[in-house]
Amino acid sequence: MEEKQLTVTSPLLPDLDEYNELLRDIWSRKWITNNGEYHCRLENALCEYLQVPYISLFTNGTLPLITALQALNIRHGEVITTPFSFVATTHSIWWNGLTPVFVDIDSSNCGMDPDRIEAAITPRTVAIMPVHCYGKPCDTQRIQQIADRHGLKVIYDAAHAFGEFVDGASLLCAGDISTLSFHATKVFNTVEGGALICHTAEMKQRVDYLKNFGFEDEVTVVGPGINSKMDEMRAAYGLLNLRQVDTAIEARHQVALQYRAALRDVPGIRFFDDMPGVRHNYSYFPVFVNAAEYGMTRDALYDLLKSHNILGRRYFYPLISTFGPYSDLPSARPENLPVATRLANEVICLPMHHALGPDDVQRVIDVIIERK
Ligand code: T4K
Repeated sequence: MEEKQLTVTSPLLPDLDEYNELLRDIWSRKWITNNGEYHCRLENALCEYLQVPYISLFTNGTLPLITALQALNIRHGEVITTPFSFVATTHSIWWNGLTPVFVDIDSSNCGMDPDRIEAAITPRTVAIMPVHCYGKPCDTQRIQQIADRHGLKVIYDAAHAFGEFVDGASLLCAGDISTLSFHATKVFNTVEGGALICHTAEMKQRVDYLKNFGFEDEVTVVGPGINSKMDEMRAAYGLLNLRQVDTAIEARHQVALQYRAALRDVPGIRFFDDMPGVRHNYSYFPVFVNAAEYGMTRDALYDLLKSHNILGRRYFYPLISTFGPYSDLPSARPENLPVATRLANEVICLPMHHALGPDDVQRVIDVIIERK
């Protein structure tokens, strides 16, 4: 009999009866999008849960990135960013007519190496767009110091960093703006969805205008806006998921502990431990395969897992800098990105989600240890 398929993730779903109740309420209100009751409730609930001053909900996690650059009036120049992310990070820069400049990453957290950021600054640099990759916090203090020294804006793609705190402070408060993804594959999901976090009421207002075509009122358009409003069905779904997200994060934590305990002494397999002072969300469990030490390449292990019906994912391979639109940029040269290039060739994200049981996790571990 074929063993149960284990996927890299599985969506956190609200209780269907509870969701139906909220849907009935939405049906009776007949207000289904455009800043409705559930939209407002979810914004308030998220501000409280995430400990952030202002949040604006979006239809996905890509549009808040695109909108962030518009909201900060960044229209020309270069944005320093990472090649080791989901392609949406760089696309958001490109869609604004800006030039992405890739810098290498630090292998300790897969975030941008601050020394490389500083070295990549030119008179055309206008902003920095780092990613808290896999939810590993970037060195936000050093990045801010660099930005302040050079008068640059910082937009964090925090798509993986839902609910993370560093020394008691929300990681989402770093920089000028942070953005989240609430895609089905994320720790907290609204099916599709996303959010933008900012520091002032004025900025939130501007963002809310921009995500609603730029309308300030029925007759005034303040900027070239877009339509990126979250609807009531997804906001209600999000409210229910928010109630169970802590339990889901704890279940993920247990999965991480089991992987770490079993894989710590396997030669050639490296993974991340928790960072001191950080409340992690365990959104991904990447392992890095050193083929010479492990005795098998990353791709061979990926295929072996697949043959056991275990579908890990090679996030983030290939590097964004190798994709068609970006590969001709001077900063995309592999010699400029040695660490990112190596890690992209070593990484597999193992199954990691709230619904995995100890036996499921053991199945993955057994294949990695036995190599057959
Ligand atoms: N910035 C960063 C750093 C990001 O990682 C992302 C998105 C974004 C920005 C943009 O945010 P969004 O605009 O997407 O909100 C997935 C997601 O589509 C994407 O949201 C995510 N990052 C990226 C890392 O992964 P795929 O193409 O790998 O997903 P897919 O459809 O292959 O799903 C992976 C596995 O998840 C499946 O094998 C099984 C499971 N799954 C997936 C879905 C959709 C389910 O069990 N049920 C489902 O409904 O991109």
